[in-house]
Amino acid sequence: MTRSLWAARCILVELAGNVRSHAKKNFGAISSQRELEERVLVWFQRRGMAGLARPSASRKVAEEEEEERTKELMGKIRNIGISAHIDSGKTTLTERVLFYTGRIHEIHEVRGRDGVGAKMDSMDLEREKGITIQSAATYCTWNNHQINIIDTPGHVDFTIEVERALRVLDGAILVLCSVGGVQSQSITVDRQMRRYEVPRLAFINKLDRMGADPWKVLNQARSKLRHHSAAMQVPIGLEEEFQGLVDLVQLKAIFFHGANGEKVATSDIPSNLEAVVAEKRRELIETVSDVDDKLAELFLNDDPISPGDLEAAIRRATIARNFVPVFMGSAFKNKGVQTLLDGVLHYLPCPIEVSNYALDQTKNEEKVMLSGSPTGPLVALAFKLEEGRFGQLTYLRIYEGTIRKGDFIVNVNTGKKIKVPRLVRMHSDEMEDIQEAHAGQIVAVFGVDCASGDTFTDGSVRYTMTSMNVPEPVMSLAVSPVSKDSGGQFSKALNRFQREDPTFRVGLDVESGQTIISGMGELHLDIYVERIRREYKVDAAVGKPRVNFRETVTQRAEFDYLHKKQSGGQGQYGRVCGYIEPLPEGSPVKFEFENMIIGQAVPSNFIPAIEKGFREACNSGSLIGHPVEYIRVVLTDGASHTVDSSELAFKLAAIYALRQCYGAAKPVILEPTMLVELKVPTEFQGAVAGDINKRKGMIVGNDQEGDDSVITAHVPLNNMFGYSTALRSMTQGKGEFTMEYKEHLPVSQDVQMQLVNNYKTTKSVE
Ligand SMILES: Nc1nc2c(ncn2[C@@H]2O[C@H](COP(=O)(O)OP(=O)(O)OP(=O)(O)O)[C@@H](O)[C@H]2O)c(=O)[nH]1
Ligand SMILES: [Mg+2]
Repeated sequence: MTRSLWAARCILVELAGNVRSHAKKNFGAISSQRELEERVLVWFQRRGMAGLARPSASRKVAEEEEEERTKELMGKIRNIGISAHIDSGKTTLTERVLFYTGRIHEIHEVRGRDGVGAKMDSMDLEREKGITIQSAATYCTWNNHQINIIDTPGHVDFTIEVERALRVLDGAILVLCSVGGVQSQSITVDRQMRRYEVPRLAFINKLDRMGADPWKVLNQARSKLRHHSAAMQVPIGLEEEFQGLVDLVQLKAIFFHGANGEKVATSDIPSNLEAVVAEKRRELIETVSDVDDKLAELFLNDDPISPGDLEAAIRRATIARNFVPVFMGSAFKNKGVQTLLDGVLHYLPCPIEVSNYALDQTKNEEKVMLSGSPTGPLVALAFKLEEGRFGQLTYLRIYEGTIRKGDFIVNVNTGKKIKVPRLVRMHSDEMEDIQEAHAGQIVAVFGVDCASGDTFTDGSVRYTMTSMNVPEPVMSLAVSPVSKDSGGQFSKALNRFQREDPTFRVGLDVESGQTIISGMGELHLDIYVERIRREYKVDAAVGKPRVNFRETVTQRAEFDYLHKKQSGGQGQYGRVCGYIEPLPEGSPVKFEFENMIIGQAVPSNFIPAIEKGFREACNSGSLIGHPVEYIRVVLTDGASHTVDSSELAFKLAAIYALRQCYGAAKPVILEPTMLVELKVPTEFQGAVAGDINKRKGMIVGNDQEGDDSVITAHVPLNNMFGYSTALRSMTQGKGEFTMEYKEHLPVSQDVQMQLVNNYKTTKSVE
C-alpha cells in the first residue's frame, strides 16, 4: 500500500469511529460531522482519490447504524410544557414530577406552611404571591427516558412565557381544574398550543376538591376547546373519597400509597366500577377509531383490541393532533402523577417525531426540514434570556447537531461568531455544567450575546428558525427613580427587563420627558416596579397607569403639501401629493406605503425619505398623540427643485402632509378591550353585572356553576383600573376575575371628545 492510500484509509477508519481529535489535527478546527466529511472529500479529490470517499457499502451500513442510534437516542427524550389557567396546579404537579423522578427529595408546596416553596417558583416574589411569574426549565428521568419540562405561568400578563415555551417544546400537558373546568385562560393556552402545533395531553387536576366533576370538565373540553378527546382513566371515588384510578388501556386499578403517594400499586377493577369502566373504555375506543383507521378496522370488525393496539392508536392520533387523551388525578394529594408521566412517554412525541423547519437564508428563506439528527450541522434557537450573576444566560433548544463547550458557533441573525464558554442544564434556578448537548435537548449557554429569537449554527449552514408570536403591550406607566443618584441602576434594570421580556417595552414620552414602561397589564408592570426595587434597590415613583390607545383613519383623504423654505443659503423644497386610506380589515401589516408616481416628478432617490416621513408621522397621531395604525399611504404625484430638494425636505413634506389630511380622513381613537371572566356567588350576580354595565362593558355570557355565577364580558381596559379592589368589596372578597386582551375597538364619540380635549389641555399647559 502506498503511503497516501494508507493515510486515506486511516482517515476513513477514523470517520467511522468518529474520532475527532486526529481529524482535527489533519483538518484544523472542525465544528460538525458534515464539515468533517466535506473536508475529507475535498482532501481526497485534491489527491485524485475521490472514488475512495464515495459512499461505499460499508459506509452505507455505518449510516444506517447511525440512523438507528439516533432513533434510539431521540426515542428516549420528551420535551414538554405544562400550561394552563392560573392556579390550576401546574407548579404543584411539576413538584410531584420532580419528586417521583428523584430530582428532589422533599415536596414543598406553593405557599406552603414550611415557607420553602415549590422548586420551580424560585423567585422570592413568586413564593410570596404564590403565583408563577417566569417559566422555569428542568429535566428528569422516568423509565429510562429524559423528560425536559418547562413550567409556565398561568396569569395572562405573563403570556409571553407560554408563547416561548410552546415554541420550542414537542408536546404539552394542559392542566384543567376539576371544579373550575375550562376557564378563559385554558382557552387562550389551548389556542397557543394549536398555534405552535403542539400535541397535548389534558390532566384534570384537583379531583380531591369539593365539587370535583371530571366528566363535566371533559365535556367542556369537547365543547369549548373543540378537543376530540376521551378519558384514559376513571377515578375511584371523588372529592374526599378520591383514592385512585382505573386505567382504561390496561384495565387495572391503580392506587398511590406511602406518605407522598410514591408507592404505586395495581389491583383488579373494583366491582362497583365495572359497568362505568366498560362504558368509558368503549367511548375511548370509539373516539380514537374516529381518527385512526387501523383501530377503526379492528373496532368495526369486532376483532379483539389488545392494550398494545389501543396504546399504539392513541399514540398515532395524539401525535397527529387528532386526539387529546385525558388523564386525571390530584397533584396536591399525590395521586395520578406517575400515570400521567407514563402517558407522557407513551403518547407524546420524541423530538424526531415532530417536523421542525428552518428558513435557508442563502436560498431566499426556503423552508428546509431539519433532520433532528445529532450528527447534522448545528441549528439551535435562543428562546429565552436571563441576566444572571455570571452574565447573560441564554436558553437554547437544539434542533439539529451537537453543541460543545468551547465550540465556535455563529449567530445567523447578526453574523457574529462566538465561542461557547459555558454550557449548562437548568434545574429551575440551579444549573449543572455539561460538556456537550445534542439535538432534541434544551440547555443554556453563558456569556453569549444575542437577542431572544436568534438562531445559532456551526457556520456550515445559514438557517434561521421562525420566531414566536409576541403580543403588543396594552398598558403603560410613567416611572422615575425617586433619588437622582439611582439613575444608573434604574436604567440598568429597565434595559435588562426589556431584553429578557419582549412584551415589556421602555419608551420616552417625548412631550413630558418621562420614562414610560409598557406591558401586558397592571400585574405585569407592578412586578417589574417591585423587581426594580428589590433587585436593584431603586425606589421608583409611579404614575397613573394608562392604556395604550391607538388611532386610525376611517375614510380616504387626499393630500397635496408643498414644503418650501427659500430664505438665503440652500433652501428646502419638496411637494408630495396622494391620499391616505384605511387598510382593509384583517390586514397583516399596520402601515403600507405605495409609490404610484409615473415619471420623475419626484426623483426616485427621495422616495424612501417620503416613506420614512409618513412612518414617523404615524408614530404620533394628531388626535391624542398615540400611534396611527392600519393606514395606507399612496403617493401619486409631487414636485422637486434641482437645488433645494433634499431627503430632509421631502421627509418634512410627508410629515406635514399627513397632518394636513388627517382630519378629513375621519380619525378615530381605538382602545384595548378586554375579555373579562368573573366568578361570583350568585347572590352578588346582580350587583356585579350592574357594575360591569356602568364600566361600559358588554356581558356576553352568564352561566351557572354550582352556587356561582360565571359572567363573561367585554370591557374597555380603561374602565378596569383597580377592579380587583372593587370586586372584593362588592362580593365580600368572594368574587374572582381574570382578564385578557381581546382587541382594539373604537371608543364612543363622547369618550373620543373627552380624550381629545384632555390631550389639548395638557399640550397647552406644556
Ligand atoms: N385541593 C387541591 N389543591 C391543589 C391541587 N393542585 C394544586 N393545588 C393548589 O392550588 C393552588 C395553586 O397551585 P399552583 O401549583 O401554584 O398552580 P399553578 O397552576 O402553578 O399557578 P400559576 O403558576 O400561578 O398559574 C395552590 O394552593 C395549590 O396547593 C390539587 O390537586 N388539589
Ligand atoms: Mg405555577
